[in-house]
Amino acid sequence: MPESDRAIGAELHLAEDGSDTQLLRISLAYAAKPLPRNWTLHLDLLHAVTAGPGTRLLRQVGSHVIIAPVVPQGSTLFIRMPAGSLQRLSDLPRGLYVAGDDGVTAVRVVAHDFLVPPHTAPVPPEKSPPAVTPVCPLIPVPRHFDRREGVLPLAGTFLVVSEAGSLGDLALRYLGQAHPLSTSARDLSEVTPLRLLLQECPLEAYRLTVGPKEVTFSASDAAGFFYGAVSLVQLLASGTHLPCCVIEDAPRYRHRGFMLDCARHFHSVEEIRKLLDAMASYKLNRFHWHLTDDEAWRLEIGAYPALTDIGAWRGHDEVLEPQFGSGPGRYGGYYSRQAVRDIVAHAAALNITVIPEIDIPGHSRAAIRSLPELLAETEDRSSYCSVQYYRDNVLNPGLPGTYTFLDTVLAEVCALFPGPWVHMGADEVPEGVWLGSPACKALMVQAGYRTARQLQGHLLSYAQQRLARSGRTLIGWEEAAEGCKLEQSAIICAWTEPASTARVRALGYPVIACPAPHTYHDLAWSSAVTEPGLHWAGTADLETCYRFEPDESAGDLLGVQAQLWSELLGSADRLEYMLFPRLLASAETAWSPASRKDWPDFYARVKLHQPLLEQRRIAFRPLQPCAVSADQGQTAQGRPQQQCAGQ
Ligand code: TNX
Repeated sequence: MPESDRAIGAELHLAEDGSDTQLLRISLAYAAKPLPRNWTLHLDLLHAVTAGPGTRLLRQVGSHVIIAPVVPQGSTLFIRMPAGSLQRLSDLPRGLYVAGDDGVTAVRVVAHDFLVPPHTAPVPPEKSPPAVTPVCPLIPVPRHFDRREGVLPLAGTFLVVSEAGSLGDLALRYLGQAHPLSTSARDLSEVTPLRLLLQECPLEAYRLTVGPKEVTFSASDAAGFFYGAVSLVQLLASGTHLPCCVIEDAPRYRHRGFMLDCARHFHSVEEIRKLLDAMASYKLNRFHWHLTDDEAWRLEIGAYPALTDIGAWRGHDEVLEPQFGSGPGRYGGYYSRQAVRDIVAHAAALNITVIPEIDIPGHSRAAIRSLPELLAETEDRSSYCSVQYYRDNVLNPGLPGTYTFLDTVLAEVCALFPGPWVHMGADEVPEGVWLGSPACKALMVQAGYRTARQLQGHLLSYAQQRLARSGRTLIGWEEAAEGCKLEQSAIICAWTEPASTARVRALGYPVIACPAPHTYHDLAWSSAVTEPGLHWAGTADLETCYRFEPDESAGDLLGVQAQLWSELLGSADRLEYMLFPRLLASAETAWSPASRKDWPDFYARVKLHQPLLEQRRIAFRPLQPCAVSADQGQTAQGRPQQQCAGQ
């Protein structure tokens, strides 16, 4: 039977319900056949819901909500949410289906009133800064850029003369992908000399000179030569002539990161390689790979096939429920050990270190559901609810299985990822956890602990010591620093607000600034109803991202990092729409000195870079969005009208 005959239609109507709540009415209609007996409606929403009139709330697990009519013949259901939960198209429920005695049937939203007042309150037109002509086309802008007289006409090939030895390898490999290279030439008129000189300069720094007849770059390490090549490749994009210039450049921060959440939605190896390429071309050097969460475990672990046989998949018939619109069918995927090796090698060739994240003790539901015999305590009567509405998502520090699990997983992680850091999460452990666990009570008595936080510290310190034995440093989210007994060699990602960077520094930890309001590229760009994204930390347009200046007052700041959480990223297009061009703003803050940052100039350079993003087939958000159609907030998969707000 064609899908259209089977599908059920739903109309959504949203009403403000007093001042505190919103009431969503869901009317099922257009069914080609009657609804099945004992039907339930399943849908995904990013908010805590309660039942409205005539409706029973059977369960909410994470974003997955299951409701049913109070009377069997009802076909209209109501759910209540806190006011402000539904503000834009991308907030609408996703992944709707009806389950009944005869299986599941997809439900299509055929109408909703999200594009009618009051939800279409006019959004002020997007401001663009005064137009300027940038002196230097590069992003991130270099420390010094001297435009010199003249241009260098480009011959077909660069004739490489290098005294850098193997320190030039990364640079030449990168450059060779953009322009032909040779080490010998019969006819000098057909080549442009390119010299690599070894010269004393700080780590990662380089000097690039484009003269009227040749190009020279000097550096003292492989990273410096590489970034010289990256700048040269950006200049090459401007055409058949290079502007004569001298660039002296060095990064502002050692850590220039980008975090990608691959748990909430699965992103293909191909997409990750594409993002690594983009990271390198904007001089980012750390790929923080969020591999595990409540909604999936994505890393193959040889000792525990169940983690990916079970934990990498969601669906109506799977152990893990559908989430974030993934729907009733089997959805997911994982990274095999070979895929990880490929990604690590691809990153290394781009001077990027991969930092895997295994998020513990919270955000661990996929692992716990995959290995309950090891990780769940049946007698645990603790009652809690995480910020993302899970009641069973925290590892138990009182169970021996937890430590067996950590030892085994971390041994494999250290074997797969050669970099010096492993991120252990530590964020958002809910209040109330462990208090009803006999195993935790026993541990507390034995170790003399009085609070649950000390239990979290116990587990994290164990992980820290385990990693130290393999020569690795633990990184954690902000909560890892609070009340825990982590040694101060741990590095902390300060994420909640800009002020937390200095707060965490004051506790003695090296910090990476990742404040949500400026560096979370999963936040919506603006308050337009058509603009997709989360909004719990406000909205963040390009200027908001660009104007972020980390607080350096408290001393050593390792760097800054852009984050892309994936709750709403059901397609590569949506991912790229959220990330670009905002990633370029984060990259400039990470690399360029504050004194060189200039918003109108940056905006003009982003305009110059749009064709480069197009060449890379990146579905970026245009600086000025175009008109949208009403169903765009519903489009979770596929390639909808590219580059429009509201996809
Ligand atoms: C906060 S930042 C989270 C994530 C969410 C994200 C959504 C952090 C350590 N935790 O679990 O995906 O907000 O923006």
